[in-house]
Amino acid sequence: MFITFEGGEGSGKTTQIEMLKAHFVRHGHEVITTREPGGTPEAEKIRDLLVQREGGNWTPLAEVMLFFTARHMHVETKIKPALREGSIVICDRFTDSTIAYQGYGHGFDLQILNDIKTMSIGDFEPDITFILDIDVKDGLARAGKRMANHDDATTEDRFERLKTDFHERLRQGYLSIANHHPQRCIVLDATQNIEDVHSQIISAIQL
Ligand code: Z5A
Repeated sequence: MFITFEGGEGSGKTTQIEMLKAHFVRHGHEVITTREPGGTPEAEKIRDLLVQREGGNWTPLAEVMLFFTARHMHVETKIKPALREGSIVICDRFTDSTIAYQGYGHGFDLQILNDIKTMSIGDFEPDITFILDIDVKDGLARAGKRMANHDDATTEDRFERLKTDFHERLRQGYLSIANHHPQRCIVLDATQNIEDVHSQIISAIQL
């Protein structure tokens, strides 16, 4: 099973992924957690180019192709092999992030995005995607707290520094993705407390 977590800044993806992993381990499942951009040594190098403040001033097309280059490596060399070995794979962000951030957020042409996606990873899709939906101001406040508490996050802030109206488009983009893919996307109210969100994830997974 390939499970992805999506949502805006500070929506609680990392928190829920750790709890879900612990649940699977308690029930005797093999599970790996990974993230995008990144997840393999090569893709982590590309991550630095994309999310570090000084990573580079990419044109929109170059940025999209970097995300999909990293994703292609991640899918082919880590995710698919782990799934073939019977592991559950939980990934922090995947293609929906590109559709939401670069497409809905920055206005990159959605049809071209889909064409690049097909070229890079074919029709490979998550089995389940949890979209953690949170009011933009609440999410940014949470992400800000996290950045204040973690030294390693201080320069990975290219996206956090974008304006509030961008984050609003992003949120609507995620809701639109969920509408288009009701069979795999589950939207959760991320303003609930951590345990309540976790319980809803467990009910949806039923493993
Ligand atoms: N990006 C892109 O543009 N295109 C793409 O294709 C991809 C990515 C793949 C890196 O993401 C950036 O790359 C990202 C999009 C872009 N832009 N940004 N920013 P990332 O995943 O590395 O970073 P992130 O999305 O900002 O993650 P985050 O800030 O760590 O958020 P989170 O993992 O969703 O939240 P968290 O760390 O679990 O929780 C944040 C805080 O809230 C923390 O203190 C928690 O204890 C607290 N929390 C969590 N849940 C709750 C609840 N329910 N109540 C109260 N407090 C809570």
